[in-house]
Amino acid sequence: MVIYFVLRNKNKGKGIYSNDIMEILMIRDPEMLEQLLGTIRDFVRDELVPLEHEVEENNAIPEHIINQMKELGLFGLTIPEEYGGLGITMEEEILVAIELGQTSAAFRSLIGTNNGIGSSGILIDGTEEQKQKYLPRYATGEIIGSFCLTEPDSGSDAASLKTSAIKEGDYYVLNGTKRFITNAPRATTFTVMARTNAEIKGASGISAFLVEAGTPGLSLGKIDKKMGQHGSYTCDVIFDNCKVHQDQLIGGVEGIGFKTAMRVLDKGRLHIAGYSVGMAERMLDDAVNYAVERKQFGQPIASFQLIQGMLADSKAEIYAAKCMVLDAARLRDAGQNVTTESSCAKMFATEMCGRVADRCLQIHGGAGYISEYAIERFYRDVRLFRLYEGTTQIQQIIIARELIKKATA
Ligand code: COS
Repeated sequence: MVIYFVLRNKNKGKGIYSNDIMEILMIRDPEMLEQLLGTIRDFVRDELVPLEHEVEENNAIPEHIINQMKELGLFGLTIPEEYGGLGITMEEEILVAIELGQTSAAFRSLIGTNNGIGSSGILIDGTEEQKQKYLPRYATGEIIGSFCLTEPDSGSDAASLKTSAIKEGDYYVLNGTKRFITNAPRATTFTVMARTNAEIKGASGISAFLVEAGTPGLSLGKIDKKMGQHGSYTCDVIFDNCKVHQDQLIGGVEGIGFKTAMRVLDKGRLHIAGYSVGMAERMLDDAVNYAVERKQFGQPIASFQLIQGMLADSKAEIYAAKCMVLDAARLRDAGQNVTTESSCAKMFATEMCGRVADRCLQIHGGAGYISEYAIERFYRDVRLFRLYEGTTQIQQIIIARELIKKATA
């Protein structure tokens, strides 16, 4: 609470976006940043880690934790200060994501959409009225945002989406189904990509809308049963003649919704990369502690070189991913287009995290397969990183395309 207000006052007016032009941003006050990271570190260690097993078992985050997250300002870390958030830089956001990575994924997922894909559409391309209306409420956690791109028949090929938005007077009528939508069961707003021009099959026929929960014609499917990340919810979002006022068209312009979605994902992918570094660090810490305590053949298994090899490979890969994602974040803060770097970081860090999870489970031996040990849960939780916000194969396509584009320009 204290940190939240001190940071806001000290850095007033230096938010990440100003008049739609990204400023060149640097970490603004190392001392304040360390205080913020320290507060989050303590909160994670003292409040969240002890609850990991309970959240997994109950598939729910306790209400008092959600309230504490609100009080700490965790829902508004990335919302600019002029809209009531902390307005942290991308580099700072990565450092926060690494701290949040030290515990179960469900906790980060809860605040993830307000700080990322659930609010970024409006932040990047929204009108000033839209920003004023929604961003302050995302920042406090009063409302929860979500991002509706994926559909039953359109995942990696996002531009083929079928949800339609047909103009009727001052309204658009939405029809279609969105799938696997993170935080949808809790969401108050849905950033929805829908086709406003049926004549155009590809990306330029798509527009983005901000649809509020409770709008007639909007309903939710049942909560998905997932492999991991229990305590974080996804479900279908269904539009059946759902009438949305034209004021809810993001930016007030048709046909730019796909680009908005891609720009949202450029940033979201960097965040996931940072988060993967944090999760990998936690898994390695657990594995090292296990290896120094567990004895076989009369000595701690940490003394065996085959175990040491797995520990060392994991450490080196985590370090490489951390360097990569922080470099990409600094480039974004410097105002550069980071489409390539964001995909490189997402691909490398999430694949790294998968390898680290596998090695750390291996170090635990049979115990790693038992739910008493956190690695069993993390192994399942981190599998999603290589899938959502663009699979590894989509990142490969993006990176290769950007290379070819430059070579043939
Ligand atoms: N920023 C801004 N604009 C972008 C962009 C970006 N990062 N990426 C693409 N665009 C623009 C292109 O410049 C193009 O505009 P023009 O027509 O004016 O040239 C338009 O968007 C269409 O781009 P493109 O032709 O590359 O689209 P494709 O259909 O070939 O698909 C991929 C692009 C595969 C990259 C995209 O569909 C994708 O990211 N898929 C994965 C979706 C995803 O991550 N889903 C997860 C759901 S959220 S958890």
